[in-house]
Amino acid sequence: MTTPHTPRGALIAIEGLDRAGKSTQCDLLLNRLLSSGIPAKLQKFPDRTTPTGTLINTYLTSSTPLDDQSIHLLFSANRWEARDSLLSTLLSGTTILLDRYIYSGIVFSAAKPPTPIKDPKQPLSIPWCKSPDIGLPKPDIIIFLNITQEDAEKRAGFGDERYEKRELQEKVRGLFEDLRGEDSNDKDDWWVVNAGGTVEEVAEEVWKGVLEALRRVKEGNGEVG
Ligand code: DGP
Ligand code: NA
Ligand code: NA
Repeated sequence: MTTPHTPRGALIAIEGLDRAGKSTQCDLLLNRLLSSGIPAKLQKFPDRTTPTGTLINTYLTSSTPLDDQSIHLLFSANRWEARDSLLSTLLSGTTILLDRYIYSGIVFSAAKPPTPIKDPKQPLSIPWCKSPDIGLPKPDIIIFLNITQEDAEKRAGFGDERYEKRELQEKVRGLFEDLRGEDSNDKDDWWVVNAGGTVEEVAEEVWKGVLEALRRVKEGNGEVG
């Protein structure tokens, strides 16, 4: 007798600059998946509700300096502590939307100017930033909400938190571009959406990316990358 086999869910990461509309699109997408009969869950990073998330929240909402390497590892730990639950959710057949993931982890840390008291005054390198996340589940697709700096700044709330400064966001934009253009053997699959349109227009383009991810999972071997 064979056991009925539940196909695994898709792992879909949504990335972008601050104020690109990630959270709005994640909410819409979750509803659309659920109303299409596709079991789905939303996981936000950083997850500010866990003990590491509480520390990260304090860091993001204050100006107290904190060691750059330590805070980077804390963001990574915040993802690692969710790993088992991500995997078991996927294997149970539920699709997961990640509101930010390791790509934000890399570029936001690498973008920031070094803490003044640090010597040598070097920004964190991309390879160094990547290494603590090696081994985390690989998304089937990374949907990148692309927005101009001008449009991002027009949106409400910009400038409230530590990283929401023009110069840093420009740096983040360039580093995201570098990541997307990276030439490697196990290349990540980016799906770039113009996030400057209306909420509905953006949602439609995002949905196309999701259908592509679901198709890949169906055609794949069932393993999470
Ligand atoms: P959000 O809650 O999505 O607005 O994210 C909070 C801020 O933290 C945002 O400016 C992006 C930044 N961020 C998200 N994940 C990471 C990470 O893993 N490392 C670093 N350094 N910054 C991150
Ligand atoms: Na933010
Ligand atoms: Na995040």
